[in-house]
Amino acid sequence: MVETAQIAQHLERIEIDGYTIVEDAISAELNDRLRDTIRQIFDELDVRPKGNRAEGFATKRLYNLVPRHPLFQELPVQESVLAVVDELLEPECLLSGTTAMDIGPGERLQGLHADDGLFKIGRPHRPMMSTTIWALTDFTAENGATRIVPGSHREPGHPDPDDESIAVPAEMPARSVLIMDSQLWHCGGPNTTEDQWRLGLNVQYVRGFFRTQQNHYLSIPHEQVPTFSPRLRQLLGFELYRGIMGHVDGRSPAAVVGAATEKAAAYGASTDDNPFGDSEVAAPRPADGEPGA
Ligand SMILES: O=C(O)CCC(=O)C(=O)O
Repeated sequence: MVETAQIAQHLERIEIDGYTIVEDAISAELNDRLRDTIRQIFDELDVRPKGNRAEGFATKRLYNLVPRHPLFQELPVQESVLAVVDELLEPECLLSGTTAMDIGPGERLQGLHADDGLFKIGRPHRPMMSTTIWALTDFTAENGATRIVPGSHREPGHPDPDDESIAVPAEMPARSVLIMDSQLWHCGGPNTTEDQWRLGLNVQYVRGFFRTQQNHYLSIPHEQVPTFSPRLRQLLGFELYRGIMGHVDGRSPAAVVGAATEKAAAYGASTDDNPFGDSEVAAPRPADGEPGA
């Protein structure tokens, strides 16, 4: 359980600087299992750099981690991170995506950007997306630590992708998590080492009414969904947002794929801020002779 005072401190830092770092966010055991499992999957799938600027020329990347191994179900619900993100984005945020990024020797600067830059809603705005970057190896200036521009979440525009002079490396030991307001200008750093790989995970969240970056409805095998915890299902968009949004013919996606959900029907199960009022109030019965009697 993360203490309220700690959450408040992280939120204050995010408000002022656009980011915070949670050290010792995960156990050494989980860190090592995640690192080894990801690298094993890289080998099994023969993952190679994609060869473009955004995804890297010397970086191994893998998207859609949750269905690939039961261990990855722990990522989106990690309390030390989610407790902060939940407050930043308000209840019922969604998982926007999960990505492993192993930056190899010789990689160049990725290019400064804001992860929510595709939202054409003007800048600055209230936090709509939060990018969390998990260091599974130590992040150093030399091996490609994420570059960040503190305070840039308040800038009205977008950065020159190549202007490395304004960025600082977010150096942090393994087991730390960098939590950002996704308006913050940042990018993967260059790796100038001879032989070090920098493994990070991007676990990204977005407010519940936005489109997610990765499409969980098509990338998660539906037979897995009933085995997930209700919170994980909710983060993946398989539960209704505020009891209404995301329904399938009036039913929750969770019910459609066979999960035992408490809120199977839309509208009837909507939450307090249901614009239609309290769903428990019975409709007046029509009088005899009226339509519907
Ligand atoms: O690898 C990193 O540290 C950041 C990567 C990033 O910003 C991105 O892929 O959008």
